[in-house]
Amino acid sequence: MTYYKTLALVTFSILNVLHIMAKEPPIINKYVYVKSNETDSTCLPGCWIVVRVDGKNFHRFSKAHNFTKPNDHRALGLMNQSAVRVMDEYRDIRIAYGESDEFSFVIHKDTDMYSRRKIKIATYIAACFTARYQFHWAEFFPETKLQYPPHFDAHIAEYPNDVMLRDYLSWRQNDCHINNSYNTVFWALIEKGGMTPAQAEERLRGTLFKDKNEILFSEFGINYNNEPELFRKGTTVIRKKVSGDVKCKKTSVVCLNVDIIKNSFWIENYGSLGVNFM
Ligand SMILES: Nc1nc2c(ncn2[C@@H]2O[C@H](COP(=O)(O)OP(=O)(O)O)[C@@H](O)[C@H]2O)c(=O)[nH]1
Ligand SMILES: [Mg+2]
Repeated sequence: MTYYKTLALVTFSILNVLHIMAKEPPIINKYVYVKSNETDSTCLPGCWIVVRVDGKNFHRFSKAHNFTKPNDHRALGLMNQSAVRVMDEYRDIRIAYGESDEFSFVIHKDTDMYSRRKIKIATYIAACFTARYQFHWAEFFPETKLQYPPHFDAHIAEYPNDVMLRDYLSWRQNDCHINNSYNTVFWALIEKGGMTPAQAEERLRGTLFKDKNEILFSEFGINYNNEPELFRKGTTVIRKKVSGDVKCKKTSVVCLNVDIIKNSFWIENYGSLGVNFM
């Protein structure tokens, strides 16, 4: 083929392609309109953002992995470790609180994390927590093989002031207290008292906190107040200033099993949390 023939053929082919493109929009443009059906929303400005992750069907998961009842030290340790790692990853989380199969992460009210996009924030935190839970499993359950992969959902709440945020955290700690008090007696009645679950449930119907304590003490010699604080108070994770750091800028993430309903916790940690609850 001569040089001129080749040139004519190439030119013809290019013109042909341009002609087709002019008639048919490129594929990328043809389909891109579906993107406008994607929905997204952002967290309100100036509000504290709380993301609560919760294990999916942990009633089944705890049975499948023989968690001790009503509390399993290893399982709670794994939850706490996962929460610490989430806080390492997301610096705008100021405080977290966990009990049972749930953890609440409080993100600073002025964060611009993911432009405050709700779905991004919730999915990344639940995914990070789930990944960490599986990643650290063997450290806490060296003798128990993971039977199937657990995962966690996420709820988001926005609180416009410090009082509401504090009430949220008090609500979760109160929930821990109520559940733990009930579960401690319930399992004592079954495991030590030989009752069936139905009998234990019937025995506890309508009882108050002090009645449950009395059953524990008089029938099983257990003083509820001596139960581990990890069980009774849940776990609060905060950033504490590292002592010895001259400029006091370095912080480390620490787990505490303390009362966060009373004022003393907030007075003591006001500086490190950057919140004003008083
Ligand atoms: N035995 C045992 N079970 C636990 C422990 N922590 C959580 N669970 C189980 O996980 C459940 C968590 O409650 P919830 O989220 O309401 O139920 P879910 O829908 O089954 O995840 C509890 O009801 C327990 O059955 C633990 O330390 N020991
Ligand atoms: Mg759950």
